[in-house]
Amino acid sequence: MTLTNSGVQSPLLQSFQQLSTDEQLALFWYIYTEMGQSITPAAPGASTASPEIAEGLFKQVKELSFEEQLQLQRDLIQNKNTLITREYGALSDTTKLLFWYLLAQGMSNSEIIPFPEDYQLSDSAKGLLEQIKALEFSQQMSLFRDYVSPMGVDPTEAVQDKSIGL
Ligand code: 45D
Repeated sequence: MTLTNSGVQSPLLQSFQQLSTDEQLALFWYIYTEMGQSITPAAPGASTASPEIAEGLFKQVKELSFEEQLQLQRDLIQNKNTLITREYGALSDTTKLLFWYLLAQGMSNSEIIPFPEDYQLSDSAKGLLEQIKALEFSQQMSLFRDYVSPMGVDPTEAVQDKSIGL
């Protein structure tokens, strides 16, 4: 669960994973609003992201009710075993990041449950946000990959759950 790609920022990874599920979502949203402009989806072929695959998964989420969309995002963080969390688990780390980016964009244009206006970020999440803002762009990228990588369920490793047939 705490396996990292970057190796160097494990304290920031741990602090993130120690937050509650909703705090993780909220912090991730703040990260997006802080750095949304600086994210330029790389030119096709320039990275290991698979835009069609991220889009395909995003479209499935878009069809859900707001409540189900929020549940799905909580399920991803909590590694709950569902069809969508297994599909997510099969993506590359960069495609996972692109998927979260699409979700955040969807929140901005009302396709995805909007972020509550009155939400108060906890002090620990605020502190973490400040530390993240101080990192260089490339360090931020590897940290975010480390955040989204262990989310969902790896379909090649999960044991079968007979109650849901997956
Ligand atoms: O009511 O190499 C609460 C690519 C509770 C290109 C809530 C890239 C209360 C290739 C939980 C607060 C672009 C992929 C509600 C690189 C309540 C490439 C809901 C880079 C409703 C490097 C909260 C991609 C919710 C990058 C729903 C950097 C919160 C992508 C949801 C970065 C938060 C993406 C979301 C980021 C946050 C996405 C969806 C930072 C998403 C953040």
